[in-house]
Amino acid sequence: MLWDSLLIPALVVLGSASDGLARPADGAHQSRAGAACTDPVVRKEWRALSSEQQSSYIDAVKCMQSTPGKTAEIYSGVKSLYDDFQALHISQTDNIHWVGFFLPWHRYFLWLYEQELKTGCKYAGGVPYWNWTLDADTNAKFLGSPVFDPVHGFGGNGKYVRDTGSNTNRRLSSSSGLGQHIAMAADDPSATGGGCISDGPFANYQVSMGPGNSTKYNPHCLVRDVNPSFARSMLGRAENVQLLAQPDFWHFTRRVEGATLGNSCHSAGHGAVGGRAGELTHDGGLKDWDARRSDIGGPDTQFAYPYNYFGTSPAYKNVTLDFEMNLGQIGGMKKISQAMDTMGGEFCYTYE
Ligand SMILES: *[C@@H]1O[C@H](CO)[C@@H](O)[C@H](O)[C@H]1NC(C)=O
Ligand SMILES: *[C@@H]1O[C@H](CO)[C@@H](O)[C@H](O)[C@H]1NC(C)=O
Ligand SMILES: *[C@@H]1O[C@H](CO)[C@@H](O)[C@H](O)[C@H]1NC(C)=O
Ligand SMILES: [Cu+2]
Repeated sequence: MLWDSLLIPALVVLGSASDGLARPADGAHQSRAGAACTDPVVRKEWRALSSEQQSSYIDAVKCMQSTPGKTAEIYSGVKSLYDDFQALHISQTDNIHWVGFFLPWHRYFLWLYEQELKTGCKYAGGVPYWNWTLDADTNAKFLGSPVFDPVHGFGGNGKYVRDTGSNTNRRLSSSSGLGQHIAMAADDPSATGGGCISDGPFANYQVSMGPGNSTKYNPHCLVRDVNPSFARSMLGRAENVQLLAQPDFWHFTRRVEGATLGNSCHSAGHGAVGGRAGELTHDGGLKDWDARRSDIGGPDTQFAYPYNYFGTSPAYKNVTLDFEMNLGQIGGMKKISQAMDTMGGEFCYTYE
């Protein structure tokens, strides 16, 4: 799937699955790299940050967006450090969704992003996340989420644009076959925006790449199309409870991605913010720690069993912990086993 613009720039979205994902706080942990992770970076919910911390995160994102990127030789649209990550995601989009390594890949991606915030932009904290279950019970609450605050958040909705049937902003990607299948907020009467955002810290931000899978330079405004009914359908407490009740990783990730196309907290995360398909990244986990640190499952190939949404299932294998994930120029190849423990290997972070 082709997420072309990062609609909520760099906000980690755990949705509701977050309380299940954190590894237990059982003190210092010996990482596989040998160094003990004794002082993990703490990723906090947006509204748990002080307004100074919120500003410092937004400033760091803006710094990423105005510091020259490193991958422009490969992706001509890359102008900034921020674009490096958009290009990496675009280049991998058709491999990393509806597969068993969806969550581990995005976990690594986010960690690389967090590292660049620190090294490239001197950001001291962890990437914040959005517990959307706090906002998904009523339309008014969702529209009024602190995340969309123009002063202490990422800014609000796009200007309302009537869907005339040709508004490509309301489609995932008109150029992709998949875009025609997943309408997301397209033609949805409960869509509330659809145009360029007009307030907040990213009001004048120019997205460098897209639409679709293009990594050529094509500056355009950032669009949002907040859709509270989409949010209420899959981002609320009830879905959270269901997710955390899944018996193993495979059932969990399958529910996150959706048994049917477009019907999951993953797609609702995109669809509820809307516009030209946002990038909202999940992380996850369940059960007892000893069991789940090695629990993995799901196909290595997009839209294979059981996600054969289009009727035919390509040949596939189920992933194992040794499966190698492509994190591009920025991260190289990483095994799933390297992404199982947020306080092991290269990682040293936790959630609060
Ligand atoms: C998210 O919010 C819900 C309430 O809607 C709460 O039960 C849950 O613990 C929160 N998760 C985290 C990680 O804070
Ligand atoms: C980009 O999308 C187009 C249209 O769906 C497709 O034909 C093309 O193969 C894709 N390119 C890459 C690099 O994925
Ligand atoms: C992959 O795993 C699923 C769920 O355990 C199983 O039903 C399926 O047969 C496996 N497929 C292959 C090719 O091993
Ligand atoms: Cu993705």
